[in-house]
Formats: sequence, structure tokens, C-alpha cells
Amino acid sequence: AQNRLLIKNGKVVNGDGIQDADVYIEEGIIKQVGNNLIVPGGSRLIDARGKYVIPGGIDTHTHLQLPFMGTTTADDFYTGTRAALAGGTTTIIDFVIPSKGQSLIEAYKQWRERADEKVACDYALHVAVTWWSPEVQQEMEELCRDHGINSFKMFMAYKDLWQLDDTELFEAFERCKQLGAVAQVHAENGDIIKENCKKLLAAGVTGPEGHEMSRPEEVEAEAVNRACVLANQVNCPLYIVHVMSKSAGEVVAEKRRQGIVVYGEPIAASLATDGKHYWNSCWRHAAAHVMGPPLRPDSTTPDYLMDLLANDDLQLTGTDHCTFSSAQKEMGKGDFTKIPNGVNGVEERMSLIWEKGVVSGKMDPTRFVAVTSMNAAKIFNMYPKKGCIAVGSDADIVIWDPKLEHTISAATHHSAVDFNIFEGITCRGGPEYVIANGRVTVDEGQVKAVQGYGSFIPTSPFAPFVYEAVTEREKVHQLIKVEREGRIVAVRNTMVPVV
Ligand code: DUC
Ligand code: ZN
Ligand code: ZN
Repeated sequence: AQNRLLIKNGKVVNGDGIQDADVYIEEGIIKQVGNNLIVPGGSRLIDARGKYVIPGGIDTHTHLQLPFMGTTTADDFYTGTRAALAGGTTTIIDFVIPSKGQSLIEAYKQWRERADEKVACDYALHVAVTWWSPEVQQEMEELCRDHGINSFKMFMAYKDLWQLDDTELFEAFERCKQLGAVAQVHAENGDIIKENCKKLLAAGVTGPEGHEMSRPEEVEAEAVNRACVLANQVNCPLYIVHVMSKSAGEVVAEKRRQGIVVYGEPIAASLATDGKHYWNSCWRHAAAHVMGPPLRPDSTTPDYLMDLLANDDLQLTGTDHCTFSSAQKEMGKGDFTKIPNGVNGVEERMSLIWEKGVVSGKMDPTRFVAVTSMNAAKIFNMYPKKGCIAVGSDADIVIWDPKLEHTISAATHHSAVDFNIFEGITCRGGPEYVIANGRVTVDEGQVKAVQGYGSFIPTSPFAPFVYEAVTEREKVHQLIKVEREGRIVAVRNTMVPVV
């Protein structure tokens, strides 16, 4: 009976519509959606009258158990996924980050080992490309073919650690294009950041405010623009992670208007708080907000990004959940460049977007589902297994109570970190039940996460993995030459049907 669940009388919301319907779940899968369902006896009944029945959230961007800046994040794959479930997120996508020179496959296996035994909800992985060589290119193909990876993230910042230069970015985008993988970028100009940091420290600016001053928003916008230009040279669709500023969001919107395929991911932090905190007189408070790219001192930024998200100039949301305790943040006392970069959000994202997106009147519940779940599932090729409530989909479902009121606080959150950057924000709307793979993991508000219950969700690239076409419908990537009046006027990568 534990495996059978009937959710009655709710409003079922998908990214493309709302219906009054009941949902019947068996063995972790949605078996029926409709009215007057005939279901076996002994099923548990949940009454969702007056509530929304929505697909579990997908957080496109987390860093759990990440070794970074001389320490390791406070949340591991258990506490992080437990916090995710508590907030209505049932799938996370974490980043494998190989160290410079490390085999990507080896790093991938490390992440799988860390995560598999701990995750309380399902997870997928992106792989970061932190250095560039023929071996890396080979391993990218292997990861796509054999290991369920369909996205790669390149860093334009963190010089001397993870940053790629423009030639490497160009080649990496070309490789993603060939593989049909999603190319993601952390868009900030790492060269400028490094120079600005030196100048600020020399001038005696050592506090957390120096972090923002060293990388103002034009440093982000320039990199977003450059990434779009580079990716467009090889016809590669592009995904901008953590869109943090108005000007970065504007670049994405403008490029899309020009017909460039680019997706923008604002995060809980950029949608719900701002960079004024870096000037807070309490060092610990200010340092807690240090993340890369930084939050913006312009306090109109969150509302602006929410508008772009509502009208589809930006498409989906993550959190960059990457937590460090106050003691860990202290490592940067006296030198802001040593403050471990990262903030929380995996638990708060859904409620914050509901409060500041839906309750504010900017978006309706279907758009909320699109930007918190469906679009992520589509872009990372997990749809319709994830991202919707439909027969055959995974039973990842949240009963969302618009009347539930909750004030965010470090005293009550589920993350292992001792600070919450959203402290004191009241959200009207939240998860009453969270069902992950058919299991009730939040039950009338009580969190019942189980370590190791989640599994790895392999994702495959969109382009077929075939270089020798077998059927007419298969496509390969080829260099095409465009000739006009006997002269070559363009040489580009493109997808052409093979006959
Ligand atoms: N930014 C962060 O704040 N933390 C992890 C890595 C990153 O790019
Ligand atoms: Zn990043
Ligand atoms: Zn990140």
C-alpha cells in the first residue's frame, strides 16, 4: 500500500496548462491522471483540495561536497538533497569539477561515488571543462556516450584555476556542438577580476565589499556577450549559468531577439536579494553573501531579473547552492579574495520564486512550473521523465499550498550551513507534501528524507551519436562552405541531413 498513492481534488499544474484532476501513483510512476479514477484498494489518499499539484522542482545548479578554495562545502549530498526535498525540489543537477590536468572520467567517477550513497533525491551531473587538450575532447565524447552526461560547463573566470581562454572556449563550444551537448558558461572576465583584485588589495580594500568592487556588472555582461559571440561562430547553443545582473540579463535577451539560441539561468540569490549586504557592518554577514559572480548593489536587480524570467527572456532557475559555514568564510578575513565563494538556495528557491514571481503577480502558476521544473527537464533532455505530471512520468510531485506561510531562517532550515542569506523573508506558499519517486519525503510539512534513496539520472545528448549515417533521418555535423560568385564567403559548422 505504501507504493500506491492517490492525490485527489487538486489543481494539476504543468508548464503548459492547469486542470482539475486526480493523480494516481504506483511503484514510483504516475499511472493515471484524470477524474473519477478507478484505483486499487489500499492506496494512500492525499486530499489536495485548494492546493496545486505540481512537478517536483529541478535545481539546475548545485555544488554539494565540493572541494573549493582550500575547504569543502558545508552541505554534502545528503544534507543538500534533504534541504532540496524540504523546499519542494526533487531533482538536482550538480557539477563535476575536475582539477586542472585531472581526467574528466576519473572526476566523474569521484562525484558518482560521493553522491550515489548519499543522495536523498534524484540527481544528474554536468561536467566542468577546466583545462583543454586532445584527451579532454576524447573524454567529453566518452562521457556523453557511456556515462549519461549531456552538458559541459566552461569557466571564463577563476584565472589560473579553471579558466579557459578564448581559443579554448571556441574549441570547447565546437566540441559541444559536435556532440550535441549543452555548452554552459560561467561568464565573467577572469583577467579583469584578477587585475582589479590586486589593485583593491594594494589600496587597502580587504573586506567583502572588495569582492563586488573587483567584478562589477559590466565584467559579467562583457563575458556573456563574448560567450555568445564565440558560440555563435560555431553555431553552438549556449547556456549562461547564474545570471546575476540586469546588464547580463539584457545581453541574453538581446541575443535571443537576434535569433541566437541562448538560455539564461538566474538563481534564487539573484532573484531574491542584493549586493548591498557586502557593505554590512558585520563582517560575517557580508562574507556570507560572497559568491561568484557577486550579487549586485543595485537593489532593483532582483525584480528586473524576475521580469525577464516571467516573459521568457530568461528561461529557468537554479541556485548555485554552495555553502560555507561562518568558520569557513573566516578564512578570508583580511583578504576578500580568500573568502570561499558560495551561498545557499536549494531549499528556498521554489518558495522565493512563488512569493516574488507568482504572489507578486508577475507570473502565473504554469510559468512558475516552467521556470522551476519543465524547462530544465527539456533543456537537459530529461523530459517527460522529469518536469511534468503525466502518465508514465516519474512520480516527483509537490502538493503546493498557497496558504502556507513561512519565514526563512537559519534556525529552521535543513542545510548544514549556519547562515541563511534569505533570513527573514516571508514566503506565502510552500510544499505541504513532497513526493519523490512515489515516496512521500515531506509529509504534512515533516521532512522524511532517506539517505541513498535517490539515484543518478543519466541524460543523453540531443544529436545522435552517429558519424556514419545509417538512415536518412540521421544528421551529422559537417563543415559547410558557402560560395557566392565562385568565392567562399563562409565556412561554418552546421547540422546537415545525410542522405
Ligand atoms: N561560484 C560560487 O559562488 N561558488 C562555486 C563556484 C562559482 O562559480
Ligand atoms: Zn559559476
Ligand atoms: Zn556554480
